[in-house]
Amino acid sequence: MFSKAITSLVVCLLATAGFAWLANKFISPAEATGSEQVEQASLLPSFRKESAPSAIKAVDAYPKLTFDAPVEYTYAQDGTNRVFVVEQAGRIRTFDNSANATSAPVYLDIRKKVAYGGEMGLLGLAFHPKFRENGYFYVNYTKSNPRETIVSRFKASSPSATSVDPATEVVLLRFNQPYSNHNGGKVLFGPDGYLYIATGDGGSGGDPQNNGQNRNSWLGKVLRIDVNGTEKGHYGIPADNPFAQDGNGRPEVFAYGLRNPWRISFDDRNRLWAGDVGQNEIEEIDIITKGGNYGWRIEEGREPYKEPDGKKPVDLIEPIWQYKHDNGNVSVTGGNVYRGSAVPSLKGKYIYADYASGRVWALDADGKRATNREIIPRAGSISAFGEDQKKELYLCDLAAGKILKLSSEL
Ligand SMILES: [Ca+2]
Repeated sequence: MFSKAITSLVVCLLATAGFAWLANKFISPAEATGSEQVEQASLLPSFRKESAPSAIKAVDAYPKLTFDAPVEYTYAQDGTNRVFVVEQAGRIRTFDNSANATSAPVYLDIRKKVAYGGEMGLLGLAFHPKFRENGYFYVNYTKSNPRETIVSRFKASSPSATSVDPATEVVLLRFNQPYSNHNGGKVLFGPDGYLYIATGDGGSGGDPQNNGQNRNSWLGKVLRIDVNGTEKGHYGIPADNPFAQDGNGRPEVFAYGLRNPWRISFDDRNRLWAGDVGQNEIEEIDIITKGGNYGWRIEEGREPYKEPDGKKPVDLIEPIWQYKHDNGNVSVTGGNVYRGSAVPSLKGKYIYADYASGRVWALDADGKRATNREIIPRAGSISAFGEDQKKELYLCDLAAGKILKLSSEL
């Protein structure tokens, strides 16, 4: 996302659509207020526009706190009111979840291990479901010499420890990154207790190594591992992983055909949502199912991108929603299905953003038909969404270094 967004910003400034975006940003954000509702059927998109005033805003959740390039917001289910923010350069900071919080001390600092810049860095954090008992948490970061993604575990000396020793690191997975971009990076525990890992296609443009369609690569995938197992060293393979038994892919692969699934999340119905960043034209939202092929690089969104020389697979799963690069939209940031209480009108809707335009939308999808509504015309440079203990939804503004929360004005 990041470098593409910056490049496109320059392009945008030269284009008519870009000027409109610039005007929205600096002149009249209120007039661009989210009032557009669009529907898509999964196969035959239809479009309908309605006017409906939006009273939803993203406001500074912690006015006295600023972060350096935040890319993750989460909590530990540790019985405290703490939340954690990941800074891309390689730090995790923690603080009491209060609007009056005045300091956010460093919980873990691995900046010396992390290669940071563009789309590289410390990109994901997930606490073990039994963190209170074992002190384990998991991160995903990029490093140099050689350039690799590392998925590793750290251990807090106690659930209430205020900082963690970097020397407690145990590496679970490591794999080569042929290019610096498209590193995915999200890690999260599913309702099944397994760790899900989003990886990018290895980078460059157009997936030159065709990693997305290669089930024997960890790139361009959602992976799923059992962190409580040991058969692979420091993890195991869930027995029902789609290729665990048949040898038709690496056993860690859960789903494939992804380009850069920048942020994945589970909802209350155990659906796994992904925002998959597109190449030059189309951004997509997917619901990820076990063994599914999400099409990249054969397709970008629902459009052909690079057809294979041989037979085209017939089982590609199309996005449940897609949008094109126009009006400043360039790079999707996948979000969460809203289950908080601050904005009742968003309950059950998938909230996501475009990193470049800063727009935030609410998507209603039942698998057959999707309805999308812009709710905020420009929230910021939204790099990630996250929840607190009460399932309230927060947004990370990478450029401003702020954590925002959704609020409705009645
Ligand atoms: Ca796709």
